[in-house]
Amino acid sequence: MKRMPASEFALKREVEYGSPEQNERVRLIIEEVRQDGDAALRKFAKQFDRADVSDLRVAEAEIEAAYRQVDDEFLTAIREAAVNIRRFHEKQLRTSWMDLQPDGSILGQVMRPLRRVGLYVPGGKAAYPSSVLMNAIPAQVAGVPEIVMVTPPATAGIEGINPHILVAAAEAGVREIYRVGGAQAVAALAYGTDSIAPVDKIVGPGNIYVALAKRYVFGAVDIDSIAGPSEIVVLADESADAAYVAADLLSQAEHDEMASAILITPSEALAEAVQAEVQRQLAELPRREIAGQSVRDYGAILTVGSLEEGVDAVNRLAPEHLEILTREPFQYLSKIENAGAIFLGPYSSEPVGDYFAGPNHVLPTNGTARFSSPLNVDHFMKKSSVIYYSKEALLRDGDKIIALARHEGLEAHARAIEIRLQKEGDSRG
Ligand code: HSO
Ligand code: ZN
Repeated sequence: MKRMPASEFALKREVEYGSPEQNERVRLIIEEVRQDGDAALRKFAKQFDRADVSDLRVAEAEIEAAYRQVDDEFLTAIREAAVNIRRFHEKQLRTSWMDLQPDGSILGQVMRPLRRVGLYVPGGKAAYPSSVLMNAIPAQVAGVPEIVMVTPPATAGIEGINPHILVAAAEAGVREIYRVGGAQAVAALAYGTDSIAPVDKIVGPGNIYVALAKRYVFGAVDIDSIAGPSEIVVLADESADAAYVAADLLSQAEHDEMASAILITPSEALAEAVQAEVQRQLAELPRREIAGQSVRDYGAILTVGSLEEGVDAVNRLAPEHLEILTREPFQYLSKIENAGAIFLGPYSSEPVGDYFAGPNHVLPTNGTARFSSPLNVDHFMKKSSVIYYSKEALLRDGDKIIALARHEGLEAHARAIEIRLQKEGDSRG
């Protein structure tokens, strides 16, 4: 891993916006789905997934069969994780409110869940049951009545959709599942086909074509943020266990060649020890190719003069995940301005949050923790403002509203108020 003073480090990672050719391919796929609907979905399944899809919708019997294919250990763990995730997200639920004013007016805000949400689940190795829970449960807690899932059909040689994904979906209450992937799935969710009713919002990770498609349909529907490669920063002092630090860095490095794992420390001894530990542990990892490339290209050990300076470096990086492994981790919490999720102390290893504790693992990447938040219940709700003005309030405020309207040259606005003042004003005093 690179070693340098924190002040000299700049994390440069190109954000993938796709080539013009990729954008054009995505546009053509989406337009074809819009035109030809299910027929286009079947055609693309054959072309891209080498799959003959007759029933787009996954049958109940297939979900039941999936339960028979997963072991009890998985089922127990995913059920308990789901309970924790649900409990955490229930705390986020905001209620509608109405404020009765002394003049008899009522101002308020009504919270409503989105009606229908589509969850994209990638195929192949990046199909994580944990991500199914993390995306579906907040929507469910928000009260979204229709949550549907799309995932690519079986590729040649592999039978059906990964049973762990189907079970995770069912455990999260999702039973409307379609075998369709890629940009075509995003198009189907956005515009609808005979088999798939359109949704109001599309969430979930996917490859570059899925990301470009989501960006393309944004506006017709809402989308979540486009996730970049995973990131972890560990802020540690000499009290930290080098083997723990190295293990946690590698836990995110194994996600992706472009994942970034960074240690920030004022301790030369720890820097030295973590450097050696990363190499030692890396050699024993099944995904050492991916993790190795990640730590080589995007990993770093950054030295700082003090933990305070370390906190500044963290805030500059705005990492997706931050672990604080210092003697008094809570001492630094209030100083962290930019981080998607903050893990405190030696027993809060990042996988605790990836899988189980309850907070969401869909987090802002690429420095976007400066202005955005973990996926949460609010992302699946919307607000309507409520205004009930009493006669007393209108008579009191009418002249000011008229003045503002005339300043904007909007006479009809002014008159809509004036007509009431004239009529109701007769009975004034
Ligand atoms: N660490 C990932 C989430 C995840 N980890 C899924 C394991 N499975 C988000 O950055
Ligand atoms: Zn992870």
